[in-house]
Amino acid sequence: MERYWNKEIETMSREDMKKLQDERLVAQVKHVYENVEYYRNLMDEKGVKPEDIKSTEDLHKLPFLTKADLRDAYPYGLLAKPLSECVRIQSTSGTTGRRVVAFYTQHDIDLWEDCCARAITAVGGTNEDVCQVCYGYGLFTGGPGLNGGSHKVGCLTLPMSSGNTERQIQFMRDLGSTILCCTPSYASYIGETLHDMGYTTDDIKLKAGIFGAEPWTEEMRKSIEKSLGIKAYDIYGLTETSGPGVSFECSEQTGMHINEDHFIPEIINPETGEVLPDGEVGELVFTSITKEAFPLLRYRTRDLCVLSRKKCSCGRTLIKMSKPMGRSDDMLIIRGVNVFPSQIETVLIEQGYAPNYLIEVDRVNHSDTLDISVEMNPEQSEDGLKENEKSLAEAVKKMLGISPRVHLVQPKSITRSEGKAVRVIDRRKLHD
Ligand code: DLL
Repeated sequence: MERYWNKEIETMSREDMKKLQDERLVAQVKHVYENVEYYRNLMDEKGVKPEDIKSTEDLHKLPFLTKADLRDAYPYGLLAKPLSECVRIQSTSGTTGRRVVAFYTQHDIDLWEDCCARAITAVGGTNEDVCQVCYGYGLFTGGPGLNGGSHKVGCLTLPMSSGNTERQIQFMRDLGSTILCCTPSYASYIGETLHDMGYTTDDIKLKAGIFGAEPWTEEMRKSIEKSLGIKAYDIYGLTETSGPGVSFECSEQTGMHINEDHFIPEIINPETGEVLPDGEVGELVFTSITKEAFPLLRYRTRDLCVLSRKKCSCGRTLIKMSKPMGRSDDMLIIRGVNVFPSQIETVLIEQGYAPNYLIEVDRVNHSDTLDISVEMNPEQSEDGLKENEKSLAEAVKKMLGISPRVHLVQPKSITRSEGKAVRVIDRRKLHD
């Protein structure tokens, strides 16, 4: 089965894609320079004029934009279209005090939904499918983005939003949902609830899931695929660039194709800003070349990943990004060692535990402490608890090089997530 939403773009030759990007970039830089005083000032400070940008080779000449710029320019300072032409905003939750408000014209919504339609088609979605969207609706981009994409593909769309998990399963069963869209942590919770309700994967018709909005490991993928009896695909995006659909996974499940006709990716050294070659790990930077209302140029995502141009078996020629291994600001430095929560998740699942865990970091007597609470499996007895904790701690030490304190806690005692999971509490920040 051919699984392209826009075959011409998704399988375009590199040469044609570059031409398209060059044209769009030149026009976009002009649009931004003329309409966004904030970015014009940044360009002027760097001594760059729109005429200096003739192709993607000149991209590196442009100044970066960061979240700090978004904060400075909040709320209207980066708007490139009159409000009369804007039809929608979306926003991040702002729980960390870093609220982002993004603006859309109708054209922007169309292209965003188109990106999500590509993602749904890539997992095999057609107008025969029933697509259950359990990302949050409202200001969060997950629900509206996948909802729009699902409409475009012509799936019967179930705009569930997140929460009320038993009702999710009831709808899933009654309406025969075939595609599930939510965060991986919520997918895991839905799988657990399905089994708690006494059902098996034979009682549902799901075939694929489109999961993103938070980091998740290959081990988590296998665990979800098993509990829901599906193929689990990754999807990536951020509010600043529209929302989900900046990149999406295909049948090969080895990274996400970036919709390069809309977003030009670069990987940079997060410390120096230097552009790194494909294949090196660094911070992902996006230049949006088609958005009208909120067209960010060289936006630093803080997500760390690798780009690859290796030929993909699905036939798409779009460049691929690896699963982000976390945000540069999510990385924990514990006793001088760089630790990504995803490394801990990998060990826990490999050792046979469900992905219900909490990482707590603190500083006691000037020394960092790392505590990992993970739920016992229901069949595990309390008898060998200490030994099990010890062997898990050893497995983590082997991966990270530092020793944690591991606590095996009662099943279902760790709060489940219906959206983006909170897996890390870093109390050191409270002392600083
Ligand atoms: O999370 C958009 C989204 C919705 C993506 C639904 C996918 C599905 P924000 O709330 O602005 O937007 O958060 C963006 O989430 O910079 C990454 O750090 C993280 N993120 C998003 N997708 C993934 C993913 C939405 N597939 C931030 N893997 C991004 C890892 C992800 N991290």
